[in-house]
Amino acid sequence: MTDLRVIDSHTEGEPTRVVIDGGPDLGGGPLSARVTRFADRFDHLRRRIILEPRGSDALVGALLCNPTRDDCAAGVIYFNNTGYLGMCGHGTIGVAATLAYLGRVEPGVFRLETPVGVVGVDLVDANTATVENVASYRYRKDVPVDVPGVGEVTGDIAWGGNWFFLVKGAPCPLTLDHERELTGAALRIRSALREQGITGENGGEIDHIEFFAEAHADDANARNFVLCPGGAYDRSPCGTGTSAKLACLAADGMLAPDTDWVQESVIGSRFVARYVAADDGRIIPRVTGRAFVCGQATLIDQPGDPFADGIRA
Ligand code: PYC
Repeated sequence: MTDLRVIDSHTEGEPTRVVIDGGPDLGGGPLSARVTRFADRFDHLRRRIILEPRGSDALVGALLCNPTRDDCAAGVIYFNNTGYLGMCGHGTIGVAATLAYLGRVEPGVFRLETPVGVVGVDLVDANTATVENVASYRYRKDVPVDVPGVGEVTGDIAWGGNWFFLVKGAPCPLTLDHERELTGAALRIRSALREQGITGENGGEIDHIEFFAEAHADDANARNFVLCPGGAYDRSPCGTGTSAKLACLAADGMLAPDTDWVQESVIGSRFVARYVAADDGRIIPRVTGRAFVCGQATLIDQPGDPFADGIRA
């Protein structure tokens, strides 16, 4: 019987659940190896933390662990309803607000180690943080994909800590009353990418699909809709997705370094992002958003509960 203590927060509407006690002991070594151990030996705990009846498809979990590097305050492994994420921008802002709530960090700068690299966090106040993400880049521009039931769709493939397909155009308005249509179109595009063998660099799976449209707010630059790996849409503008967008804008010469890009989500929440140039045409994105702690719970595993490890699809 393992009880898990968690703190819930939302970052611009997108939930994060940070495990603060009772999580699996993944041992030492690189975080990428610890993700493999998590998946091989403790995947039932991922399901228990994220899936219904204790969680939801939109939830991203964060397991804090010891970093391998002395310059990092903690290591963090992100996971969701379908598996494990390389990085998570909204999740990192949620972790920062949670650590601040627990009194474990003060406003200021610290680093976190993730399976895909070290990220910086500037905690501005209890609810606001800027994430300095891993180096991001556009891998391929104007990639055509033939999507059954939709037709030919063109998009850019970019890395922002996860692999994204940034679709040119959108199938319908980016509003919540079109959520099913947007999700359906994004799922079809993702399946077509898989079937046609279109991937990120080194065969990296493209598991996030992003549509763009004009922002609704006068002071925002664009609105997005992001399909996450497990089929849920991101309520926030997606930190890694916003990083991928900045990489494309930078590659097209459409956004200068240190210039704010206000990315609005499908629910109207926002991140403010900018970048500095890095080597090889890559950029280092800085994404600012707000997170609010909204719950604290012990996840109980009662003997005989048939859904102790979540309801599987
Ligand atoms: O903010 O990077 C992000 C993210 C990835 C999946 C859900 N949110």
